[in-house]
Amino acid sequence: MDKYDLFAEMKAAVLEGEVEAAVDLSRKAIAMEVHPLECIEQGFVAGMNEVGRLFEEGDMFLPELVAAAEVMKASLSVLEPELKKLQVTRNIPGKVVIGTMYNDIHDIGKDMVASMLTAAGFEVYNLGVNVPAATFVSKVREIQPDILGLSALLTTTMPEQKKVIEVLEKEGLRESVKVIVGGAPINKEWADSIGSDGFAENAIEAVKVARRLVEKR
Ligand code: B12
Repeated sequence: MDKYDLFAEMKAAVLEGEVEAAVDLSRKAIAMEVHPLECIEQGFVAGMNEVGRLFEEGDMFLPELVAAAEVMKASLSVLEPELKKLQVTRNIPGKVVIGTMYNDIHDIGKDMVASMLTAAGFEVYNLGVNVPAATFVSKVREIQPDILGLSALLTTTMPEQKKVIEVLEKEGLRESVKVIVGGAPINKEWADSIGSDGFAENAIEAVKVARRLVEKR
């Protein structure tokens, strides 16, 4: 088996949602001294791009998307430390801080967005659920992300997104970060009305929006 066979199998593992196979392939690649960056880009990310295409065309559905994201996360957890050892820095498109709003414990969609962004190369800081506005803002100050992602699944927690933007403004941090919002009750109208920089209906769109926003910077 040469490295191109490995890349093909990595791509297939993403498409099939096979976490264990992906971890085995990643370990095999390290043993074969294949560069981890090549594995990420030519194997796993290639698979993820295909998944994105299939999802958009309606040929793949949410559970498969979740599974693909899990595969990506698992393989990155094996390959990233190897990259660090080689002192190679991936070309990181940007840093993202993401979390679910205060009083909201829904995290499935937010975690998918976080995984897809990680898969697309972003450095993602996932703050979890039930995150108070003050925590989002202090993390923006500390991490200095390019993008802040706010997830709300309840109509009652949507106003927290507005609050975060207001506190960012008050603290003089609004210009330093692009804010994207999402979650089942969120639409473009809401996103615009609270002065966010972007909105996405799903994780694939979220990556596109994030890429567009960092390119503009
Ligand atoms: C699963 C679920 C739960 C699980 C959550 C488990 C978990 N770990 O997340 C549990 C059972 C715990 C739960 C609890 C509750 N839930 Co609930 N829950 C759901 C359900 C069925 C699915 C949500 C989900 O995971 N969808 C799948 C993911 C993939 O989709 P998604 O979250 O929309 O995310 C996608 C996009 O929105 C977007 N996105 C998401 N976040 C972000 C962030 C950014 C930055 C961007 C760009 C994009 C983005 O990309 C994602 C991926 O494609 C929804 C119904 C629904 N259809 O949404 C109700 C729902 C959200 N829940 C609801 C309610 C009322 C509750 C409870 C209050 C119930 C109760 N009485 O206790 C509690 C809330 C407690 C709290 N304080 O948060 C209501 C909300 C109604 C409303 N209008 O506010 C809903 C709509 C159900 C209903 N029809 O009544 N819930």
